[in-house]
Amino acid sequence: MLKAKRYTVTAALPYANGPVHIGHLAGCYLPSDIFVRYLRMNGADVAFVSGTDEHGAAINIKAKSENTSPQEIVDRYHKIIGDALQEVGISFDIFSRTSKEIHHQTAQAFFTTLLEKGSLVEKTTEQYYDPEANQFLADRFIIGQCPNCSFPEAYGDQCESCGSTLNSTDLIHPKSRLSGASPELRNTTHWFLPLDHLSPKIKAYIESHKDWKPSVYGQSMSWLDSGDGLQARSMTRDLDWGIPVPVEGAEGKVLYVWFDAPIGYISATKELKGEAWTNYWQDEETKLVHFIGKDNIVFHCIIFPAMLMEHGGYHLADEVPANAFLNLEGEKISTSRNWAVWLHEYLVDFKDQQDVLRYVLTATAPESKDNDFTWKDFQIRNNSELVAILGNFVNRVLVLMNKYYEGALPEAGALSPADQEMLAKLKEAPNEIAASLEKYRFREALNAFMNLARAGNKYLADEEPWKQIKVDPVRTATIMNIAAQVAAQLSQCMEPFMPFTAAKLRGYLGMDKMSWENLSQQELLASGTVLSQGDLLFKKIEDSEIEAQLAKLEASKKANAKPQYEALKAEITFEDFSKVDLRVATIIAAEKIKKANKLLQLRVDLGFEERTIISGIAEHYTPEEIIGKKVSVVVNLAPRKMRGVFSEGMILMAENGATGELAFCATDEHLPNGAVIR
Ligand code: B3M
Ligand code: ZN
Repeated sequence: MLKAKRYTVTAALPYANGPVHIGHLAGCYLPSDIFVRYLRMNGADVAFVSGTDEHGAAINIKAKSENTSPQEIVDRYHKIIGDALQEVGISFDIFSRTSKEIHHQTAQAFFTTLLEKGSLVEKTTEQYYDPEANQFLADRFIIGQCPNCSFPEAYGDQCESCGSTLNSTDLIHPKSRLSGASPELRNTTHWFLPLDHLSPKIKAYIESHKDWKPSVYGQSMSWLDSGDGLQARSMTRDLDWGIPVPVEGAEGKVLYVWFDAPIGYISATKELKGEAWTNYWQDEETKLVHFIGKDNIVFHCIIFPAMLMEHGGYHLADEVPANAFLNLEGEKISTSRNWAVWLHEYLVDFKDQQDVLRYVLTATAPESKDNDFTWKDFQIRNNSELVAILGNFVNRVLVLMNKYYEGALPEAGALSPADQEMLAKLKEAPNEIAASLEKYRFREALNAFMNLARAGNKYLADEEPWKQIKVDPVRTATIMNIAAQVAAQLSQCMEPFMPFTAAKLRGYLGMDKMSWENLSQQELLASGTVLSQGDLLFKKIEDSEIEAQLAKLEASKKANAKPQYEALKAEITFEDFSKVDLRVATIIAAEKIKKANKLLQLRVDLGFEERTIISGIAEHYTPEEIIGKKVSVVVNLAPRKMRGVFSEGMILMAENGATGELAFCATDEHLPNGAVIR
C-alpha cells in the first residue's frame, strides 16, 4: 500500500518544436496520469508537474526550417501541446514552460551554486564550427555516424538509434545541418560536469535501486560500466537561444538544454507551490517519480541525479518507470517522415473519444519492450472490449434497472454462492488493480479492471434476470442489486484509466468519486438510489473510420518516400569498364509485343546501322510517346532471343527505387547517333 508522505511526479517536458503523438502519450503522459489519478483517489499529497522544453538546438533548427523565430515556434507548440494533453485528460497540476523567468532564475542559480562549489570544470576544448554559417555546432546542429551502432544520422549529443550519449567530436563523418559543410574544429571554453569523478557516487545510487525496471537499471549500469566509464560532459553551449550562462564574459553561451530542462521540474513546482516547493524536492520522505521514454534514461538516472548530488540538499529520484517505444503499423514513429498519429488530430477525428485512445494505449503500452500500435487493433479493442464487454455490461444493468424498477435500486435478499463469488471479485478488484499500479504495471492493472467487467457480464448471463423477473421477483432484485454494485465499482476503478467515461457513469449512478481505500470496504450503492439509464458509454468504430486513418498514413508515406539505394557493386578496373561499348541512338519505331505485358520491341538508329532491341519498359511508356527519343545503348551485348526475336543491345534506363518509375538515361539531344559514350 501507499505509504509516502508526499509525491512529486514528473512527466518528461516535451520539446516545443512540434506537436505530440501517440508515442509520447503512451511513453510517459498516460502512465503518469493514471498513476497520479490513483494517488489522488488515495488522498495523497501530490504535485504532478510538466511543461514544455523550450530551449536547445531542436528549437533553433525548427525555427530555421520555417524561416521564423525560435520564440514564435515555442509559443505555437506550447499551446498546441498543452491544449492537446489537457483535452486527453492529462491532469497536470502545472504545465509550465522553461522560457519563464522563474525557470531562468532557478536554472542560473543552480549553475552558480555548482560553480561556487567547484563542481564544474572550466575547460577550453576543440568543438566543431561551421565556417559557412559562422557558428559552433551544438548538439542537433551536427549529425554524423554513431561510433557505437553506425547509425548514419546520430546527433552531436545523442544517438537516437542506440540511445548512447555522445560528444559531437565522437561522430564519424560529421556534417553541419545548417550548411551541409564539413565542420572544422575551433577552440571554445565551456563548463563541464566531471561525471568521471562522480562515477562511484552515481554507481552507489543506481545500485541502491535494483528494484527499478530491468531496462532502466540495466541501461544505467551499462553506462557506468561501458568502455572507459562516464566522461565529463559540457553543461554549456555556444548558441544564441537558451538560458545565458551566468558568468561574466560568457556572452554568446547558454546552458546545455539537458542541464536546464530537468531543473524545469523544480521551477514548475516552485511556480505551483510557492515557498512550499522545498517539501516536494528536499524532503527525504517525499517520493520522486520520473515518467519518461527510454531515450531519456541516461539524463534522468545519471546526469540529473549527479547535478542534484553536487548541488546538495536534494532528494534523488526513487522511481524512473521509463517506457520503451511505441511503433506505428510496424514502423518506427517518425516526425520528419510524418509517420505518426498526432494527438491534436486524433482529438478532431475521434471527437469525445479520448478514453478509447487512453484505453488502447494503456492496453498496448510499451512497458517492457517496444510495441506496435495499429488502427485495426484500435478498432478491435474498442468494438470487442470497450463496446462489447464494458459498455454492454453497464448498459444492460442500467436498462434493466429502469425497466424493472424505474431506476430505484432494490434491496438484495439471500445470497447464492454465485452472488458471493461475484461480490468477492468486486471487493478484490481494487486491491488487484492497486497492486499492479503501484508496481507501474499499467497494462496488468487495466486487465484486472476489465476482468471485473468480464465477470459482471458472465454473472448476468448466468443468472438471467430477464428470465427470473417472470418467476422470482425477489431473486431478480438480488441479482440486479449485485450487478449495480459491480457497475458502481467499475465507475470508480475506471477513473485513473478512462476519467471521462468514469465521470459519465458515476453521473448515471448518482455517485461521487470515492476514496480508493473505501472501494473494497463498503457497499457502494445504497438501495433506493435512483440510477438513470444514460447513453451508451462507447460506440462502435466503423471500418470507414479506420480506412480513413490508414489512407492518411499511406499519403504521408508517399509524400516522404525516399529513394532506396541499391548496394554498390564490387569495384572494376578501367579495362573492365572499357569493354562496354555505349552509343547514342534514336528510337525510330516501337510496338507492343503480344502476350508480353512488360516488353516493347524497338527499332533504333545508331547512325552506322539500325537495330532491333527488346526493352522491358511497356508498363512505363506507350510506343507513341518514345518514338524520336535520344537514348543510350549498350551495343556490344551478345544478342539474346526473346519471344522469338533477337534483341541486339540494351537501352540504359534509370529506376527510382522508391516509386519504381523508369526514365531514359539522358543524352544530349544534339549528339549524332553512333557517338561513343565513355
Ligand atoms: N525534451 C527530450 C524529449 O522530448 C526532452 C525531455 C526533457 S525532460 C527534462 O525526448
Ligand atoms: Zn548509435
